[in-house]
Amino acid sequence: KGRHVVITGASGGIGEQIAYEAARQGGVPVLLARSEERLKAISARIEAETGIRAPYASLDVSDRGMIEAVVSQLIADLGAIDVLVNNAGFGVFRYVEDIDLDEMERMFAVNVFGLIACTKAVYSHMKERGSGHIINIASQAGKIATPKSSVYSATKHAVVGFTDSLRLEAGRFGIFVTAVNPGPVETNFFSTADESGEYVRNVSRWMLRPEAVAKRVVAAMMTPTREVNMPRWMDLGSRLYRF
Ligand code: NJP
Repeated sequence: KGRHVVITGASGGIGEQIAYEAARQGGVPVLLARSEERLKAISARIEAETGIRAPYASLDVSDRGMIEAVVSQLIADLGAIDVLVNNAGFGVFRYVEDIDLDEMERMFAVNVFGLIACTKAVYSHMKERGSGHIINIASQAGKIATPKSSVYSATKHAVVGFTDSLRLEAGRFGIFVTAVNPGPVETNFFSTADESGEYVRNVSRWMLRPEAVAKRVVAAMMTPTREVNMPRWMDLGSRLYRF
């Protein structure tokens, strides 16, 4: 109750739902994303529904200077960051021969280096306080392979590796670390990830609702869990996908 839950990529999809659910459970969501207008509207909805005032700020997680500035301002304003949810990310699903190298670098810049930079920005603060919780939204794509998701999958494998190692280090400072690995989720994600709609057709029967993912993420805040896999049978692997 009353914990400050900083969420990157809070302007839509899973991040937006995590914000609503965190507020419903008595937390104070702190909304970060590039689209400030969306954040303003989400903050207003949270206040109307729960009476909780959710601060928000514009942040591009691929901009390191901006991360430092935003996080230190938040710490100054709020006094403490209790939970960081590294959720900002995107995918572009293509066959390897069609991958654009600039796009590939951008995916790593946001999904991997952005997540690491945000983590580092709050880590020393959590370390000083001797408590905190870092929740990284990775993916089943960080555990298993599907066609067309090679680079995205590589970014999420990197997130899982980083998260697992961080967990081993962070425990000595009282900081919990959780990896969240959802299967496909019904958000705007696929408008960029899968322009042709082919991927979505193939995975449609495993599609999760972002509200369901958000519930599990917030539950993991209340009872710290190492890893959240949804749905659990996704780890049966790529045999489940038809291409
Ligand atoms: O996607 P979407 P999801 N700096 O597109 C923000 C992972 N995931 O909710 O900046 C800061 O609805 C963007 O905000 P804006 C996925 O990899 C998904 O599905 O205003 N923020 C928006 O709020 C990702 O890590 C599925 O444009 C940036 C949010 O990110 C996370 O879940 C499955 C940004 C994206 O909202 C949320 O994705 C899975 C930047 N540079 C894992 N770039 C799935 N949907 O199937 C983007 O296993 N954002």
